[in-house]
Amino acid sequence: MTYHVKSDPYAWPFDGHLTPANTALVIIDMQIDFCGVGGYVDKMGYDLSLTRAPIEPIKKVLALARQKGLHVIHTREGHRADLSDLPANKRWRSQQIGAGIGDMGPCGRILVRGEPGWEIISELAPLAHEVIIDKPGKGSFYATDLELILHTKKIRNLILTGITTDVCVHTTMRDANDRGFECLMLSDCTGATDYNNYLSAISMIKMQGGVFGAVASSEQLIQCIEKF
Ligand code: C5J
Repeated sequence: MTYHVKSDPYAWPFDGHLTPANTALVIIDMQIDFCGVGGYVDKMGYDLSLTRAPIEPIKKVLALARQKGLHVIHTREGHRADLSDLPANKRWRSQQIGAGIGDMGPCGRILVRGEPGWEIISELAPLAHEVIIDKPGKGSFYATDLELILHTKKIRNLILTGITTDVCVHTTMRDANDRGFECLMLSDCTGATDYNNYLSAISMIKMQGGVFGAVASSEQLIQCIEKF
């Protein structure tokens, strides 16, 4: 039995080998710092409605993924309290835009592990048995055990959601694609700080016959995995 999601530019996954056991819903950086009032993105002055837009669609997909027994993986971007894993240039650049990583903000120290702003938003809170990847960078593979976990659990298909589309979600998708994982981005389950970047990031996935994978809406995914 094979399953395909109606997606663009090809029906995903390429070979129809889609089961709850070989598939993970990956929810990237749905933290207060990226979509909550007083967090990092808010302090930089961006429109929070753009990074909050995916919350409801992700909630719906998450509920069905849990019900159908897909793996669920959450990620959080953040740094150690002593900032020993924060490159000087990343810190400097954040200070230039008025939201210095490691500095005190309305939600505690910005992008520091354990601070209120670093927490995943309550609407999408992980369950106790779900994997959480803590990462110091944009990609979810760099300096983490994500690849080891995916191989150990025999997960091959990744459904990517979260924020921001053009930064952490794209970096993760590109890195996953290079490692041979079959990737699907859910267009309404992701958002960027700049709407044109969001559109371009979606468009880039679809070029060259799906250079990094495929794109579908949450509804298209739901129509497929409801059959499990
Ligand atoms: C950014 C992220 N944009 N989660 N992080 O700095 O995309």
